[in-house]
Amino acid sequence: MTTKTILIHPDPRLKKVCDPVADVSDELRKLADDMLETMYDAPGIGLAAPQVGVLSRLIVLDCIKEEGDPPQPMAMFNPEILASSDETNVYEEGCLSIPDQYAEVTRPAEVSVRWLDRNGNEREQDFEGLWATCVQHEIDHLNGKLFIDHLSPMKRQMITRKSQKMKRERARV
Ligand code: K1U
Ligand code: ZN
Repeated sequence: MTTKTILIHPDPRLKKVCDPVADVSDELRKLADDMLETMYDAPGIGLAAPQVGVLSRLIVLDCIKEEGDPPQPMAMFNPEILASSDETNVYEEGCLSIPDQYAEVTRPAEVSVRWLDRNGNEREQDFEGLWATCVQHEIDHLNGKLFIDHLSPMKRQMITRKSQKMKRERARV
């Protein structure tokens, strides 16, 4: 497996609506494995294909809580939210494409999601807690949306400026 470079905001590829996956090929399974490797290495709890420059509808996640718990890697091709709860949750979110910046985001507390698994089989599951927050954050990425797009224009601009500065500094070294 290979770790991929994670794109840093602002980048036009992070604003694009991604294309559906036509079929779950060996190439896409390899990409999912590389994305999981990249996510664990970062470390993070989720990653979407556009964050590694691939504009296809693929996300990976593993939100296990306790250190020492067995890993629970998930790869979802063409994930879709079928239903969302009226009840909401506030979570201080981060993003591997916006390093070191965090902000509270309000989202539905529970979501029902349908996707294709790595064998191309259709799956459906309800998610709650951090899993629900993370799967919504990752599906947003597939629609060109970042967690800062849930914030006020002022907060969004402030975080974007900081990220831009960090990106420039990283490019210099
Ligand atoms: O999509 C991404 O950029 C990954 C992002 C996912 C996410 C975080 C928080 C709420 C919703 C979605 C991250 O994984 S940021 C890093 C992070 O949250 C984390 C890192 C190490 C341990 C635990 C969490
Ligand atoms: Zn993110």
